[in-house]
Amino acid sequence: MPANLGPDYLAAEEEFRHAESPFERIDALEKMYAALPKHKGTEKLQADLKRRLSQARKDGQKKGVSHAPPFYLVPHEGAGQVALVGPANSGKSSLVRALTHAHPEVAPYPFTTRVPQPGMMAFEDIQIQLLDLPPVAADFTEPWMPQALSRASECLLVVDVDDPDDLSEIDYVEERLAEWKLSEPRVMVANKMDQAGSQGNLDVLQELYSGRYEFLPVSAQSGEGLPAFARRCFELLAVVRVYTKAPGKKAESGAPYVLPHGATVLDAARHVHKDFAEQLKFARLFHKSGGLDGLMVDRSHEVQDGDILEFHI
Ligand SMILES: Nc1nc2c(ncn2[C@@H]2O[C@H](COP(=O)(O)OP(=O)(O)OP(=O)(O)O)[C@@H](O)[C@H]2O)c(=O)[nH]1
Ligand SMILES: [Mg+2]
Repeated sequence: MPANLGPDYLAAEEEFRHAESPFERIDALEKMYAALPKHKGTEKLQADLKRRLSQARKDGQKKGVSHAPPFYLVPHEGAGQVALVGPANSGKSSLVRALTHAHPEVAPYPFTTRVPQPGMMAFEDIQIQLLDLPPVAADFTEPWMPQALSRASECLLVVDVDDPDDLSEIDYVEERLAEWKLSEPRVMVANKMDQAGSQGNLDVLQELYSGRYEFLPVSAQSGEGLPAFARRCFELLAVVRVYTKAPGKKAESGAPYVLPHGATVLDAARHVHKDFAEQLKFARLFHKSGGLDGLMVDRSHEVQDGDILEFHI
């Protein structure tokens, strides 16, 4: 009997395929093993995974790599990882505190954050990982910052709209990102919009950087703009949420499958169950909005956010 492999297993397998280092391979294999249903039907797979895991550990030792990833590489969780980059004291940690259950330290002086701290932000029915980082500043920038940033799915520039040093700080961050060969963030998060005079400062920034950045005015303190912040993070990740339903039943409630833009019915089936993918004949398509009514689609049909799929094998 073929193994009934759940979405956690398939997600871990996907991670394994993209693993770039021994410790990432070990991490992914461990997750695959943990997610594998342990019964007679999976005995061969269990043995195979154990063998691969032991080989990966040996390879890691040979290269002198410890099993644990370095502290600055935070494993992705949820729909994607959005890193907050910016000058000291701009409110990166405050935003992570306001939007997630994480509690990074916040203080009125600069260089409070020294290590990356992740937190999970809810957006509707999914979770997006925010990554708080130390500042990128002329006085001091952590040497591992480029590695941490290059691993993020997206990166947002967070500035304090009221900081008189804004322009030179933005310059500095842009220069470093270029030096590290990282793409420039598309969005500038203008934080501390609760302060008197912040609207005027925002206008100036928008004028100076029009066309270069898209602006998200927010206040970690008052909560202004935070729902728009979460929605924008979701859009930047370029993913769609797909739900499944069994024939004749209502759509499954709970967490959707998160797939990249451009994913097809077949990609969705692969996430749900290997057998579906292999044997899939067609799917019927419904939509969260109730707009579609069981339209028959083939495996190459591109899925949209909010689609509900009913697989037929
Ligand atoms: N008025 C106001 N103050 C804020 C806001 N967000 C953060 N602050 C204050 O700004 C200061 C710095 O906030 P942090 O969140 O520690 O800033 P950071 O960017 O993480 O700083 P580093 O870790 O040093 O890079 C603290 O005193 C916060 O209370 C805001 O939206 N409005
Ligand atoms: Mg901080």
